[in-house]
Amino acid sequence: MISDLLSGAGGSETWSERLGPGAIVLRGFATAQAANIVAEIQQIIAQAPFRHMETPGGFRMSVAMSNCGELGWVTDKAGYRYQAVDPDSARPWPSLPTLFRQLATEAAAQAGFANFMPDACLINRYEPGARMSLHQDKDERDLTQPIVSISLGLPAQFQFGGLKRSDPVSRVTLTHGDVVVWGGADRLRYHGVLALKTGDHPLLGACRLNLTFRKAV
Ligand code: MD3
Ligand code: FE
Repeated sequence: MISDLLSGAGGSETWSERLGPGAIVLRGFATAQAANIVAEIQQIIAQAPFRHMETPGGFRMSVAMSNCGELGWVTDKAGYRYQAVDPDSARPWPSLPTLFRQLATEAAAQAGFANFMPDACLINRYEPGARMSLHQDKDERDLTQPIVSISLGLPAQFQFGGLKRSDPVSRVTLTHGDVVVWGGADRLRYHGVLALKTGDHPLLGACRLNLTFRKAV
C-alpha cells in the first residue's frame, strides 16, 4: 500500500492510499467540513426525504437514499436510471450545494482527474445491518469520468473486487471523513459494503452516510 501525505479540503492533512491505478482513498479529506456537509444534507432531506427504493427484482434496499443535483439515481421495478425528478414528490431534486461541488472537484483533482463536474449526488444512509451487495456503477454515460465518494459517521467495511463478479475481493475500512476517487482502469470494478455494525458516532449516532458524486450525462 502506497501512502502519501497531501493536502485535504481547506489545507488540512490527508493521507492517500492507492487501491488501484485509478482508485485512491484520501483519508480524512472531508473531516474539516463534516459538520457543514451534514447541515447541507439535513436541508436536502427536508425536501427529498430518505427512502428505501426497490430493486428491479422487487427487493427493498436496506440502504435509504436521496439525491441532489440536476439528476438523481433511482431504482424501481422498471430498472435503474438517472432522472431529474424525485419520484416521491414529482419535483426536481434539491440543487447540488457549492460546498459539495468544491469538495468533489478538489478530491478528483488530487487523484489526477482534472475538471470533474458532477451533475448527480446520490446520498446513502446506512443504519445498523444495512449493506450494499457487490455491483458495478455503470449507469453513467461517460465512463471516462470518475466517481468521488465521501463517507461520514460510523465506519464500514468496503469491498472492492475486480472487473468480474467472481474476481477476488479485498476489504478496506472507510471511516468518517474519508474520500474515495475511482476512475480509469478501476471505474468498473465490482464493489460493495458489508452490513453496518452498530455504534455511536459523535456527529451522526448509529448511522453512516455516503455521498457519491457522478457525472451521469
Ligand atoms: C468502486 N456506494 O452508491 S462508494 C454506490 O459506501 C456505492 O455507499 C458505496 O457503491 C457506499 O454505488 C461505496 C466508495 C467506493 C470506494 C472504492 C471503490 C467505490 C469503489 C473502488 C472501486 C470501485
Ligand atoms: Fe457503487
